[in-house]
Amino acid sequence: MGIMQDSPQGKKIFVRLASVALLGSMLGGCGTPPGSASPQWPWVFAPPAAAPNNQSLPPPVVSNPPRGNTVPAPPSVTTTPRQPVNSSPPGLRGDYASYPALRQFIGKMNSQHGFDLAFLEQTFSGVQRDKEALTKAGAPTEGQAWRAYRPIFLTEERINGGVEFWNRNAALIDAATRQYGVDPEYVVAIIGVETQYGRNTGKHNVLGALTTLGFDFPRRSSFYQKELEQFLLLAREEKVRPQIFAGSYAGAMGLGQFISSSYRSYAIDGNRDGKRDLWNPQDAVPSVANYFAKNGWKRGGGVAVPAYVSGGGYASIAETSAKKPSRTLSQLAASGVRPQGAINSAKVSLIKLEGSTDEYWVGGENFYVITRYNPSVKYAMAVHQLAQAIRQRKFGL
Ligand SMILES: [Ca+2]
Repeated sequence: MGIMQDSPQGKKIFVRLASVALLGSMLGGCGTPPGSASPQWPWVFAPPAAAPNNQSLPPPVVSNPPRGNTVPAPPSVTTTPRQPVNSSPPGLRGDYASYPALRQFIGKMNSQHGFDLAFLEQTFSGVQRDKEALTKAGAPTEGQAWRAYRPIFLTEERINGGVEFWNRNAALIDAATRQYGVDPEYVVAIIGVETQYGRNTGKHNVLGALTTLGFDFPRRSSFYQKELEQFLLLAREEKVRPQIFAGSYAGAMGLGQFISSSYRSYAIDGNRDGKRDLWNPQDAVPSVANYFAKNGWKRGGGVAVPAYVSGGGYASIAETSAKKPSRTLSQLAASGVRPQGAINSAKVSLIKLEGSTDEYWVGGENFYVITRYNPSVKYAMAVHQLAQAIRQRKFGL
């Protein structure tokens, strides 16, 4: 279970994604911490509605509407006065008390989304800087060569774990993949790569990690501030206190490690209990399937096959990062590329996995869909190869 109790956060740091995945087996068990009560969605929170901050600011100026009332009144949220950047909200304390950019962010959440200022100040006053998130954000696993990256995910334990997860959730996986038109082994493999089937959904406090990366990690501060905005909206929509979400160092949550914007866009309430709980397979499995479907997955479509390359034409078209396939197999052939097996995809790419010996693959449109989950071609290839290994193990192929 990825929801934290209300105790101080940020000290018990584990690891995420691949490096994280290495620890997954050590953590053992399912996603629920040993000894904890049965998972309960903390359905306890409803933030106060926005209130005009009229203690220090004049009332909102509303221009006189024309007679006849032809202009509709603006929504109440937009009449809430924006907090000037130079005017510190009273009561912002803690690690981020002196961050003007955070004050500006709070003002934006108030003016654009109607969050109560006092609620936000109180929320951010309790945030502790997540130093491990900063360290991990600076050294992503995708920086490794393919030869080092692949063995992290293509382990016997992870292949067998995939078969077990599939068998344990067979009806659920079958229903979700049929409904969304995706292939089950890829949904299983995503959950395997991301969290070792829920064993390691992350122990970082999501609010703390996103605040840290949003305001202490300049290289990607814009991205993480947007995710922090999405996260607060998500918490409000799901009626959950933002302090109690746990996830990866980058704020990814649940079995499929959805970041906040993806959670809001793609998460499905699979068991129809009114909560989108991505720590529960009943919601997480259809959510991953929906993510694939919405990004263009074609059931039974080709993903990737190894390629023979020859001549001088292939090097200039080889992709080392995710790009939408734009060539036909005939065009690849004209550049000296021949797939080692059939691939059912109208458009294809030549994928290059860099290492001491480079590997070349022909990637189809479904390969590109996997990169919508994570833009690394090494990540997408690990998912593909794990999916194939799980399928072969399950069906004894
Ligand atoms: Ca649910």
